[in-house]
Amino acid sequence: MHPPSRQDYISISLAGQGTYNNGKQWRRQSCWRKWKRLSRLQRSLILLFLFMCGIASYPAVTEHLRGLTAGERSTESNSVLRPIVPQVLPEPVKPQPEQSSQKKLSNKRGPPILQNRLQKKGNGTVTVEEKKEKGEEEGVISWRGAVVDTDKDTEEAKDGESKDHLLANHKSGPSNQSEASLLEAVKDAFRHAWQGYKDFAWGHDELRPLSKSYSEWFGLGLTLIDALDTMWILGLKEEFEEARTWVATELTFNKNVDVNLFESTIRILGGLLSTYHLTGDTMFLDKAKDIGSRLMPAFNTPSKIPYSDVNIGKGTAHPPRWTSDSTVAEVTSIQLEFRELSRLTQDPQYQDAVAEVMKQVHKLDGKLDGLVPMFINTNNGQFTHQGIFTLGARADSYYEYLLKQWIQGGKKEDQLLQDYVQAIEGVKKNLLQKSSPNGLTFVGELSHGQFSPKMDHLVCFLPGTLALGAHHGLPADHMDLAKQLMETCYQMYIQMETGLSPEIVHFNMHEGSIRDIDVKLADRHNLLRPETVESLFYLYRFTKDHKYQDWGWNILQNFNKYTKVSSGGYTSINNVRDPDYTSPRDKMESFFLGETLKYLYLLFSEDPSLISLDEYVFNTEAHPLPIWPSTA
Ligand code: DMJ
Repeated sequence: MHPPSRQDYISISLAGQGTYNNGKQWRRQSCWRKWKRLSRLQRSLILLFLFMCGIASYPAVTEHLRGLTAGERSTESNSVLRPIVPQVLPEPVKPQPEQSSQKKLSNKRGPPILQNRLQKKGNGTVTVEEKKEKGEEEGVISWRGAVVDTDKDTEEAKDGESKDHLLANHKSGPSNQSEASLLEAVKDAFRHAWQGYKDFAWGHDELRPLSKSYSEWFGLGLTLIDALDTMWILGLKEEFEEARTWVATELTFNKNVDVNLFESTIRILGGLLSTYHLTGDTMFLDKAKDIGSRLMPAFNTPSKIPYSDVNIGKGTAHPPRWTSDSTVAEVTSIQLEFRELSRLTQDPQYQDAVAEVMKQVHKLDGKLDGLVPMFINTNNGQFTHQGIFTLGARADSYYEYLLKQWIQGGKKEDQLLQDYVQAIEGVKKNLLQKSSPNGLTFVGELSHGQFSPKMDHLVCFLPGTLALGAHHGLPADHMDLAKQLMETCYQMYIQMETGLSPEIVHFNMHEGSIRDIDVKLADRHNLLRPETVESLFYLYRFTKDHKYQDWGWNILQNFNKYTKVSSGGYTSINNVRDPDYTSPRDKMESFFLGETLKYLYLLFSEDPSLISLDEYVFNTEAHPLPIWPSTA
């Protein structure tokens, strides 16, 4: 029995009456008859229902096509409907042994083919410098001599290819360009960034290129100081002279302002010291002495482990408001600069203060195979938040400065070397893993014995540091590891739709994964960071393998495509996964000029005596400081 039909119910009887007839014609007629029999309200409700189903299924389909993970889907609460953006995955190519493909690349420096898709001017503020050249094939555009093949559809790519394939796909780049034109491209980028800073932020800390304004952090002309030695190295004399005049006449540290000890040491003290060394101009040394002495109150703590913040006008120091802890990387990555200041001034107070920190950290409990926790208490000098180990934020440059202090001091301070070598063994034992499906070597994190396959972009300093150590006589397997990690860091760029790395990635480790790298929504930003191009510079210096230049070239082009602001400057972006919606952050970090562009320039230079790595050691902000001459 069927209930009597009511006008406000939708009653659809699926079974036909009478003889079963599954013919197409009959079904069409039968459905049509039933449809006609429905009231107008019933028809409207059905149509509305079907429409809603269509709407509801649309995001799921687009997300699937965009390759979002389940986790990302569930957290993408503010998602809007946007065009489908296929993932950048490698084009299938025939397997070739890595050796032969590399050799081929170095010998035959043919026209480069890039895989990046042509950027559409999505937001109208960041522009692409691209122009169609006469006689080019349809779909191929040229940017300063490099060819971008817009027809190469990234959707052609297949998962599960070997790592060689991932890299082979991107063996393109500056191969057919002269050294001079590569260097000129970096200078162009610098000039463009500098013009924005000059026009809208002169004498202030950071440029906000979209709003054509600036932001202050310490109020000390941070970008200008960070960029001084870059201008000198790039040979931008006019720009340098203007900046020098500002430092000489405008810069004063006699200001009631709180500065972060670490940041002002690596950027300001480091920048002034290196500029003094490069130019011989004692004005920079005087400024360095001034800021160095004003930072010293930070060490007046019960433990002699420095506070994070200093008021350089008042001569007072304090920890952050919420804790009495300092960050381990911060208190152990000021040594190169303070040691050099002591050497130049013949005043041991600076060196003594930072050496005391190293002495204490060396002896502390709470390490794991040479790996250090991320926080240290300024009252009792002990590690806090123990059991968490990373080579990323808050610990990274501890490892870098162990090696670099040893090099700076003429390779005599054995304890530094031992701590460094032990830490690298600790990395290998506890943090090193391979991803699936392509077996990328990566450095994860450990939290109370639990491994997490998370890697910050910051960790990409490590290939360069490992290579530097190998150059200075450390085991050859450090160089092997450097090369493997270098590939991984580059993959963090080219596997993104913009060809720019996110701030943090997560690697897949389970068998059967369809891709190696996942990125969480909150981690999709790119701050114009230097670590990968820094490592590319070291790897190229030591191996002369042109693939590292090619990779750097691709990265530079992607910075130009997605972060360059037409009115001047470059901007950090929020989303490296969507070339049509990069969501610019409106900020150019000082390290883009201090580090990123400097390392790119040095990467493309064929002159090993341009900041020789046997004469200089770079501080963690890319400011070269001299290796001390042997007094023995
Ligand atoms: C820089 O200030 C330094 O390289 C520091 O060691 C890490 N963070 C930024 C660049 O990413």
